[in-house]
Amino acid sequence: MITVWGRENSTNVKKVLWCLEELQLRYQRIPAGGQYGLNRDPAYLAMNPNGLVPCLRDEATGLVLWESHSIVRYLAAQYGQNTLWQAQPAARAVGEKWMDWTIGALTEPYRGVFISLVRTPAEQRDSALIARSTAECNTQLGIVDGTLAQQPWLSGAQFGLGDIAFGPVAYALLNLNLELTPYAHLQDWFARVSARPAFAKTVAIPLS
Ligand SMILES: N[C@@H](CCC(=O)N[C@@H](CS)C(=O)NCC(=O)O)C(=O)O
Repeated sequence: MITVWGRENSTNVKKVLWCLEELQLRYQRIPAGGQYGLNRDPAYLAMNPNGLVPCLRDEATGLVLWESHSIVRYLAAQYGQNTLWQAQPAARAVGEKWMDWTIGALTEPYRGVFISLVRTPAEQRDSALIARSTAECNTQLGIVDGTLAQQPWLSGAQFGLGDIAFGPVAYALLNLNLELTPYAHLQDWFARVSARPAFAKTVAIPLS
């Protein structure tokens, strides 16, 4: 049995749940983080000393793993050899770079928008931070759009790891009524991703 700890509305937990559903794996989820707590308990910190969600345990291999992108990579390599995992390093790298890009280029401005608008009371919001973060997200989404003008998925010719890493972030950004450029290729990708049952079940849920 695979166990995932994490609240369902966490952007990073969503990546793991979406991947599990795409791979049609059986798993149980234990709510943790946010209003559920648990993630600062000694037993949880022994699994993930960062006290963050998600965390995954796979009884089949004895692995306990944290960091959402590492979990997604592991699940694809372990259980998706014929589906999500691309055996050829050159093909796999096309999607994997978007995983690192999501962390390195998008997470900071994304958090500037998401934490402000979804997790912070209106009277405590920093409008300058929101404006600056929105503009930076818009710039970064333009880079995604340029790539999607040339290939159907962020992972290349087929749906894959890069799409899963970016998808929950895109879902939030495109549902926060931000002033964003209506990037046509990004919108088209988002419509195709939204049509996937695994995405509808795990990602397209209320943000708060
Ligand atoms: N780099 C980590 C970040 C994990 C993270 O920041 N998780 C947030 C939720 S998205 C968290 O645990 N926040 C504390 C909480 O929910 O109580 C990952 O990708 O797994």
